[in-house]
Amino acid sequence: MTVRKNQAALTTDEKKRFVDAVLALKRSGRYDDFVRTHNEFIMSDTDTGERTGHRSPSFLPWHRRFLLDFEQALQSVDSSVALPYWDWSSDRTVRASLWAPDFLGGTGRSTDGRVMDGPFAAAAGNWPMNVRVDGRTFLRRSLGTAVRELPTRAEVESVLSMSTYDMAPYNSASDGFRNNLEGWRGVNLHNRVHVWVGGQMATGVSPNDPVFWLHHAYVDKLWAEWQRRHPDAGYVPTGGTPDVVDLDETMKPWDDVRPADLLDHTKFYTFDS
Ligand SMILES: [Cu+2]
Repeated sequence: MTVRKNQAALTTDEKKRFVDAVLALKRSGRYDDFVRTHNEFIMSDTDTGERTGHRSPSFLPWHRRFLLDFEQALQSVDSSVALPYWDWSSDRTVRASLWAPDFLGGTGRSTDGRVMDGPFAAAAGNWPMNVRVDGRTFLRRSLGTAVRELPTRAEVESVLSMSTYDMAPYNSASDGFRNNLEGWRGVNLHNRVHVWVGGQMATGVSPNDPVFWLHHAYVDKLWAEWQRRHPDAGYVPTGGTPDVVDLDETMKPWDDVRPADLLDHTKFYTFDS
């Protein structure tokens, strides 16, 4: 059974196996398929039209399934690998071990944002930006520049305390847990982390930065924590909502999985705590 661990607790060997599996997917071309899929959904999910991956109730189950696909791809390379999560409310500075050269590498240089160390630095030759929104072919970051602070634990708690999963109009204007976690409203958790990292992470091709998976694995864990805290609150809406994925409707691009199938993560993986 897959156990997703806090990235801060990974051994040197676990970090190396994760990085090597990610690089193997990149070499094979499979990695870029994930980047492409994410960007297609970012571009097509709209507040007033069909919305599936973002700015909608299915933000959480969509990313859960997307991460499951990626994790299974990693495991096809190395069956010992699980997705780690980054608790950005705890590991909140550029000195975190997450950003060390033996794991994801650090921030970009000031001139052009280019990441200069770690396994994903352009100079190492193993991490070309193939799916991109501009001409730049190298991984970029500017940690803590566009927004200074990552969310605090108190801010996370304030969102976990919200007792309603989502609310009409089920988009970026909604109140409720999902939209406050996604970040279009309120203290802004998930969106703010994308902006804090900067570079490709602040764009539709955000999975170009491997930290995407660790960020979303933590967002996914917060959904699980919310469910434990509010056992009587469920996914909504539960039927008949135009442009929105109801509980028992299938989700694109898979078309064979419903939010209802993804509510219980323990069918697929558990967390270290
Ligand atoms: Cu996202």
